[in-house]
Amino acid sequence: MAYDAKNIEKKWQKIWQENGEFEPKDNYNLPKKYILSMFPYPSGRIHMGHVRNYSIGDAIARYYRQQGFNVLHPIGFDSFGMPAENAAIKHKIHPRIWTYENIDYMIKELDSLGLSFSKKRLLATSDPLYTKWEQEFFIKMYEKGLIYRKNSIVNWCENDQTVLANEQVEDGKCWRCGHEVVQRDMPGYYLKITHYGDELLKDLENLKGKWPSQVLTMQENWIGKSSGLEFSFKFDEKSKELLDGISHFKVFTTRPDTIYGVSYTALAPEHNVVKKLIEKGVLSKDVEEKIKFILNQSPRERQIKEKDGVFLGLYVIHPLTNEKIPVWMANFVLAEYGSGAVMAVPAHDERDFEFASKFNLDIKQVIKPKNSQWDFKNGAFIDDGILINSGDFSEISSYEARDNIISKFEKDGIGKRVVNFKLRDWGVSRQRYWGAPIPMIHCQKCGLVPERIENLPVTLPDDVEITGEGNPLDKNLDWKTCTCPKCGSHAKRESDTLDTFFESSWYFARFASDEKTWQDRAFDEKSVDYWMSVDEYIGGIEHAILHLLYARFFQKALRDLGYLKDDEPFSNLLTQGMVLKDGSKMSKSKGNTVDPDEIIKKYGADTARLFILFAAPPQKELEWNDSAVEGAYKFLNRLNDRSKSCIKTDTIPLIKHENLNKEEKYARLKVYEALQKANEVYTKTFAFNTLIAACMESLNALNLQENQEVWTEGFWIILNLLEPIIPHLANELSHNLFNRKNFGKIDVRSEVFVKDTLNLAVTINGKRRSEIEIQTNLDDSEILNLAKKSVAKWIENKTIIKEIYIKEKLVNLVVK
Ligand code: ANZ
Ligand code: ZN
Repeated sequence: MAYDAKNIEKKWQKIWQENGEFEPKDNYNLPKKYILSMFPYPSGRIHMGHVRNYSIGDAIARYYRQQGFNVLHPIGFDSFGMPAENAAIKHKIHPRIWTYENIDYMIKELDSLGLSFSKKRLLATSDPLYTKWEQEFFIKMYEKGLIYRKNSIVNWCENDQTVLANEQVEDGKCWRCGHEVVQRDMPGYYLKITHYGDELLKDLENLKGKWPSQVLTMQENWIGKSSGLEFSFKFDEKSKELLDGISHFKVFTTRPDTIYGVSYTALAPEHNVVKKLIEKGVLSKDVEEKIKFILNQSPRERQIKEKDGVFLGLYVIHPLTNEKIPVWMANFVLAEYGSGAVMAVPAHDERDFEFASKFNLDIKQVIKPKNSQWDFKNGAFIDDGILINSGDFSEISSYEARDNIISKFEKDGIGKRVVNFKLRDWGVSRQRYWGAPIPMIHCQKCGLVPERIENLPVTLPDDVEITGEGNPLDKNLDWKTCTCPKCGSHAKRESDTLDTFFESSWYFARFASDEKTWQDRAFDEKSVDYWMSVDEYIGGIEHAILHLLYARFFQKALRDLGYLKDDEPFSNLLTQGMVLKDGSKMSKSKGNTVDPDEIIKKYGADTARLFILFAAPPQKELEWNDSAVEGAYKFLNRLNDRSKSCIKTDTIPLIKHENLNKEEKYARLKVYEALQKANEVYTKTFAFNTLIAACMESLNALNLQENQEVWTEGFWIILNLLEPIIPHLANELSHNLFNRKNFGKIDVRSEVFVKDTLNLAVTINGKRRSEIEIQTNLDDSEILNLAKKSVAKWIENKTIIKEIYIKEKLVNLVVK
């Protein structure tokens, strides 16, 4: 029968669905695997990145199912967010309708790929039932001090009318619409992720070898723990007067060993000393303008710009040398790190060096390399070395000096050892409609009050006008007006909604909870204890920092609130590479996309899945290749065609290996080599390409012989190995040939690996003279005889003094 992908795929998708074959079992005594591919945003259609992501996860899930595990492999949609609102503005369609129509369509697309998702636990994060528990977490976190409200400077996009995270500002422009971003002082809600800074860092240790090391490094740098000295610079008398008595400011340094090299200090433009100067109007117009110019840039933008700043007309006193040191404002000093001020050591810090070079400030060397000279034409010398020009500390090493100088500051009571984190609390307020409402209420009498738990969820009103200007919730007075849960007087609802990262920070735990309890509780203890944590999490490297960090934070916060038990959400992480075409990432804007629906229509889902998993290891980039797609299709045709060489049976044939001829033995060897590879591939390396190659080789080897039993055994095994990758055809053939009895553990038959013959080198006085092929069942004296025969001409007329046989390697003859 010709390969009819279309009908085979339809047929099996229906059978799987009707039998509920992919639903997890409630039997918690079975060994479990929780396999999760990152859930999609319902943008409307799936793209090749999705196909890759879900093909990888599906292969792993199906393999574990075959091996007898109870498998949870759920799917859902990350369905709040801006695109729905943009669609509403553009097409005059309600975000909810747009979103749920997209979800329906995308489910059909995912189904057409034959993905083995559990459907009982399908969810969309915009479902009110999801919002309900999310709002409960919000309130519990708020009550525990893990969420707080504060005013701060935020990135604001005028066009999208919303706050942007620093990572969403690119080159001073909004990542989404390209509009200029401005800095604005606004109230908002913050998650105290810094509370877990140390634990988030420490637990990365346990993920070594289980998460890609690149991701671990990125997280470590993002958390950015560093320890050093914090101390104050005192202003000189004149400056103090100018500042209405402000007497000092603090700095943080990780290099106290360089303190004798300080030639200026620098403040962030937001620093209160700078504010004071502006307030008092003592700065020249130029200086003030420069400060305001920099203030309006996002912190990210300032980091990539050329070093810039101005002298503020102030001086401080060096705490060890009593020198007068000028105070500058500089664009490279971050307001929100350390104390927003630095001691600048141009000789030993690159940023300080650039700044000093630009403004002609002193460069004082105080560290010298251990065994050489440093030429400052090369820039700053930033390594450790030996101190010079450093008073009592001269001639000691940087390492020692750091400790000694901190001790001196502590002893004199003018500074202390501190630890700083780069990690910042996470601002979650968004001024948009299509998000989970923040369940807080503003009461004139009581202030900020959480909504009552029994009133949750606070749902979105349907009657809104979405124009793109302002937050529609803010203008919806019917919705906004409410009563204070505390005192009962008229109050106003918070109209900010949550950043969508909030939803994706806990969906994996929701999936792990028995859906029969979803109505009653956020998580069902028994099922969550059983299923969590995720055994294999699969997704794009672009989520290496934010999503994964937020999810780790949530896991810990929900643990401390008593909802969950594990410390970490994802035991193993697999980051997939991008799908490229003509060398660049497939994207609509580049016009180089390949539509998965088209490929499925033309070749079928199995071809698409086989190509994707064969073309590259999952961790690497994958270059789209039409002829390789064609090749995958041809292989499936051949596989289908070769099934006619097999016998129909319910059991794997028992073959007497020793009775087989050379070709038959070779075919079995290839088949069992593939089988031996499978476990490692599906559970550790995910190098599906190598397994597929081994199956292809097996099929070729089977083709070289005609033994029906060997064919049948080979097919039994190959279909088993490929089922996770090409489930439709594998099930079809397995159904026709084996009653689908071949999916399960298969014993490896060691006899196929036993070699009949082996090759030995024959050496004379250590010199290689020939090579012989011998039967493995010969005894030593027979082997020696064969060896001697093979080198007859070399030992003619010689006396053999010694005959040495090194098992399975060589025969050496010592002659005279
Ligand atoms: C003097 C010095 C000399 C420094 C030297 C470095 C090298 P990490 O390791 O990232 O924690 N710094 C402190 N607060 C800052 C702020 N708010 N904005 C920008 N830079 C700031 O970096 C700590 C170092 O970054 C500190 O050590 C300080 O410069 C600078 F040869 O102090 B250092
Ligand atoms: Zn009140």
